[in-house]
Amino acid sequence: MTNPPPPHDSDSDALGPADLDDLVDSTDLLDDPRALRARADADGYLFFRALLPREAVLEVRRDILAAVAADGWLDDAAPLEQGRLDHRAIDTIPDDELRDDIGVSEQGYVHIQQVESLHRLPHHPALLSLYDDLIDGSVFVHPRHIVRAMTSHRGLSPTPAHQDFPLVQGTGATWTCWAPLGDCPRSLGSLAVLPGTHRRGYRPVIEAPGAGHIGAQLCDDDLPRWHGADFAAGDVLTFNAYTVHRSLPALDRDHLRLSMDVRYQSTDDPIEARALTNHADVDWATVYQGWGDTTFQRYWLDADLTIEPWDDALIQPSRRIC
Ligand SMILES: O=C(O)CCC(=O)C(=O)O
Repeated sequence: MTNPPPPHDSDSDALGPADLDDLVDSTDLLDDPRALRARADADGYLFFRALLPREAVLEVRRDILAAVAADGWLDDAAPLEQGRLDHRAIDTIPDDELRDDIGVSEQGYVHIQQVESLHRLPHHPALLSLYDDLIDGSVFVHPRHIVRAMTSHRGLSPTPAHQDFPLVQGTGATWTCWAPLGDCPRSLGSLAVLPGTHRRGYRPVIEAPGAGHIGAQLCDDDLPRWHGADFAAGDVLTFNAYTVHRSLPALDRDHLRLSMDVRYQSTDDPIEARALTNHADVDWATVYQGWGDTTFQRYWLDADLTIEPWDDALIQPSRRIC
């Protein structure tokens, strides 16, 4: 009997812009929930051009860039909206203060999380309507929104090929919404997905550098082609918790790659306790300082949720699946 080939090391798999097929645009299915679900079941992802109004996304971009600029990491000779980095300032962030899943320092990330418009956008009617079609039962928006403000800091690697399930837990029926906060071509390190990889369910993890520090085992029968895009502000990529995804290497080292990732699930399914906490690891009162509107503050207290504890075993490297 021959030994099965080892799982691919998801980090050493070089993946350049030319190795990608285009994400399939499902905008034409938005009025057809049955077809939308069929495609989501088949591919494990859906992509939409201009699902969100560009101006709503750019408002969040401006608000976050103002916070990043206040921390001194942007080149103030360039217009704010460009997000042009001040390399010298970025390089002064000590490695042990950098959040390598985010791209900036711990304290800088608190300032980003305090941006009020960031916590409003995930509740946009276009997103709620999409997830209403995709999810059985009432849609619950996790408040733990993640912002990637990926800089050129020496301590950063592209996000490795991984599944969200071991990091988000709760239910495999969770969907992630990945939306660039501004135009985000492949050269800025946008996101790519591996279609169909959700079908195998949870994959035991391998260690990997980059956000999350875990990778998914990729097998020879996984589809060999990644799907990606040059994203514009307003585009949305959504994928199932088991769909393998990664970021592309950032070839443009001069600009911030700004994006958000947000999770949606049914109130009928269990949710992991950390999903209700803030991603900057500060309490909500700190996040809400200076907000003008309370609509999206602590809204989950009104939801009837089944809250489960974190299971550390899901992020421990263990057996091989291929
Ligand atoms: O934006 C990234 O680099 C990572 C995003 C991600 O892993 C996610 O959306 O689950």
